[in-house]
Amino acid sequence: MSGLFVTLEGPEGAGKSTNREYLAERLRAHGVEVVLTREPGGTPLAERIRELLLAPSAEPMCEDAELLLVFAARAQHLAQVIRPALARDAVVLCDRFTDATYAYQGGGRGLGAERIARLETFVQGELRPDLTLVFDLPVEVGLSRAAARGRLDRFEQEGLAFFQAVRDAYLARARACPGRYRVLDAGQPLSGVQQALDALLPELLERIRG
Ligand code: Z5A
Repeated sequence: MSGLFVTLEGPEGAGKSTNREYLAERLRAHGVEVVLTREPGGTPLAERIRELLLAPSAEPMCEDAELLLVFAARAQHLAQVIRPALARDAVVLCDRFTDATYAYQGGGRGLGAERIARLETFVQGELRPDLTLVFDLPVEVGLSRAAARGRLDRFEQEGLAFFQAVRDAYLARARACPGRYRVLDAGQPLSGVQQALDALLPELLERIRG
């Protein structure tokens, strides 16, 4: 077996957390070591940075501070969790990674992709996900799922145009590099999404078994 780095992406309420558990169970049933993790976060220090990023605050966070905090958390997460797991040939299932930076800070906040790309190379070197699952759904559907959970975090307080730009950025990245991305219809009932994941399982297992 060899390690595989799989990221789950998509706008708010797309079902990434729900489906990463499902996918992890399916892979474990085949004897695969799966490390489930998330960004921002994944280590105690990176989770503290996550709290800073998500907490609504009276002091507006400037866009550059937001971008640098996201990559600071990622550097810690890579060093403590992701690289060690890949080195021992585990499968890493990560709920959001750098595609989220291109979508939220690039698409949503309007920061240039070149600056994000420079930080990506600085923090990650050559490391990129092997496969990225984009859980795609209309913005209104995702926001209503998120709102049903109660109090909104700092990102969830943004308007429709922000989330539309996030969704567009994800889809543009998937179109530009179809080999790495699989776009799943996350607006359908959960059973349909899970069938789509089941259909992906043979490809995943083949790649894991090298
Ligand atoms: N962020 C960033 O700006 N830059 C970066 O580089 C990174 C992140 C890495 C935290 O991420 C924030 O960080 C995020 C972007 C920013 N923005 N926000 N907010 P997060 O992943 O923790 O937050 P999130 O996207 O808000 O997670 P989420 O809303 O929990 O979405 P989810 O994990 O995709 O969904 P879920 O929790 O699995 O499902 C949501 C609800 O919908 C839940 O009640 C489910 O039971 C339900 N659900 C799920 N699937 C279905 C289907 N198919 N049908 C019906 N109901 C469903």
